[in-house]
Amino acid sequence: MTSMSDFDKLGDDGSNTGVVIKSKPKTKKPSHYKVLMLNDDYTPMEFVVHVLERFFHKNRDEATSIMLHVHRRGVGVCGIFTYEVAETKVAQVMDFARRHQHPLQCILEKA
Ligand code: TYC
Repeated sequence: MTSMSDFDKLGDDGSNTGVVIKSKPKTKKPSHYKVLMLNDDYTPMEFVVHVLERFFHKNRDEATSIMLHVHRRGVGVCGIFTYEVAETKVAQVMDFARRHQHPLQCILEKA
């Protein structure tokens, strides 16, 4: 007696035309975070400009423009980074400000 092959039983005609199911990639794209600078009444403007040059690689004009934006509006973006880089920048700025006894505050916000 003739019997069906295993391919036939599975509805596969052996022509390699089956549905391709993509598996979910196991790696995630890194999420990005804004580093925000907050205004205060005591930190000298020149110190904020120096922080933006030193830790965010801004030139003098860019740093001055960001500092004045924060001074006038209360908050401004220093840059957008992966979480790991952003938290390192915040820690570096907070430590630098503390060592110079300025109340400058820097925070993370999901981009
Ligand atoms: N407001 C401060 C002053 O008048 C300057 C300043 C700007 C402080 C930006 C903090 O993130 C800041 N001396």
